[in-house]
Amino acid sequence: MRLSRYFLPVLKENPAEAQIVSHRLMLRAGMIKQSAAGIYSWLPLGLKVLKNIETIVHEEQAKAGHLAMLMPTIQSADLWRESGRYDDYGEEMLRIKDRHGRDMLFTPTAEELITDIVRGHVTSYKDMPLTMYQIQWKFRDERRPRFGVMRGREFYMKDGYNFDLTKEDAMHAYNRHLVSYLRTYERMGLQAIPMRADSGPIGGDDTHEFLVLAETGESEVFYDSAVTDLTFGDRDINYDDKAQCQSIMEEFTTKYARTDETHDEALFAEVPQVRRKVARGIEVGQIFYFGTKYSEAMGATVQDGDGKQVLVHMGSHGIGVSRLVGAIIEASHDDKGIIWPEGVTPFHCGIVNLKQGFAEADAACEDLYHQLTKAGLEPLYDDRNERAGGKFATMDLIGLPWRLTVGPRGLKNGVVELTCRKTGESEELTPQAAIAKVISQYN
Ligand code: P5A
Repeated sequence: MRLSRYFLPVLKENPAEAQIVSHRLMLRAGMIKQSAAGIYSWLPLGLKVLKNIETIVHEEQAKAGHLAMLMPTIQSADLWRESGRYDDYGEEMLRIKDRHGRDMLFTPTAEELITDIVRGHVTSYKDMPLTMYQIQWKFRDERRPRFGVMRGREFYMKDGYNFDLTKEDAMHAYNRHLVSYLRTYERMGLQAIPMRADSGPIGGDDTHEFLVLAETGESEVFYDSAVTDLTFGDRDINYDDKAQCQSIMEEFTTKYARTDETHDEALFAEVPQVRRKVARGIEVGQIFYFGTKYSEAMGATVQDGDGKQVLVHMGSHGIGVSRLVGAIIEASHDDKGIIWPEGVTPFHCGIVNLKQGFAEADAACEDLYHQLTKAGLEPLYDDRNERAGGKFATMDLIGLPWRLTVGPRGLKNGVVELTCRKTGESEELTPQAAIAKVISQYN
């Protein structure tokens, strides 16, 4: 992409309405624009990051054997009356009437709709286990939408639902989600700690939230600092292996880690004092096992191996896809701007031409651009007729992990400059060596 043809409405000043750094930087980097309280347009740069996050989520869900599907955003109130949540959900639910006066709503979550789909078709234990998920817009009329996409009213969520014959099978689905989520967040450069939480309007007793530690997080969390030493890394996972998933779940959830909703002072006191931490965190996902809550209310039964009709065991599992964009920025930025982890960056490498219009520099930049593109990477070439300082500031603000700087002086010596956004370190390399280094970062 050439910057001269891109839509990147960067702001020089800090927007007054933005209280936290991710919100400020998303506005300043031209990623989003507010359209109403808690409702945003995703501009080209923001959308790219959102889509990259979405892709990682899809890839990890596919590995776990979960099936992607898509449900509508507007639902009929009737299903929600069946489960009893039409009244329970309260003011967070955006209620709509269609032209016939029928009650509709904008989906805040989709347990009812998916149960309705499944109850017509899944009739035997042989049809299970089954987990389906979607990545779809949700609406919750939050009392205090704030912090940009972190607490929006409209937000993008991955929501998955498992259908199993027994509690044991459903707990395997729970563990499978926990494992796949750990992998998902690590690929985005995040450490998200599973913490025992409260289930709220979704229901059930077994639930973990995934929290990214950050001062600006909305949740107060209490944990044994030993949990922060756990990393998932490059493990070989067989998602059908119940024992393996269970043991990873135990490894990551046995040490004390709870949100304030379930915090237990007496249990916390058993953690050695130096390891007892109280901090704040951003909730980037949550998994639930709620048994037969919806299958009972909505009559979702299957025939088991003995020919008996039994209620289906269910859970649901969410990832805050749009919130993650903000969470990643909270975890990775400096005073110049965003520092994208390589896994989600909107462009792989920036190219800054220090002397636009100078034939040799233009040709060298074009060559870098084509070589990177040919290697399957997406560079962002700042080909505008701007001062070097302005170009650097823009690149630092939008946070691409690598920047190639090309100018007449370097070219005379046969080199370009390669700069790492994270460390700020630069080195002079031949264009060929610089390209090889950038490519190697993404393999
Ligand atoms: C699980 C999937 C659910 O809704 N039903 C289907 C279950 N869980 S949840 O915890 O309520 O939401 C899942 C994740 O969505 C993100 N999230 C939000 N993101 C931005 N703005 C909001 N207002 C908002 N509300 C929830 C969170 O990351 C949450 O973990």
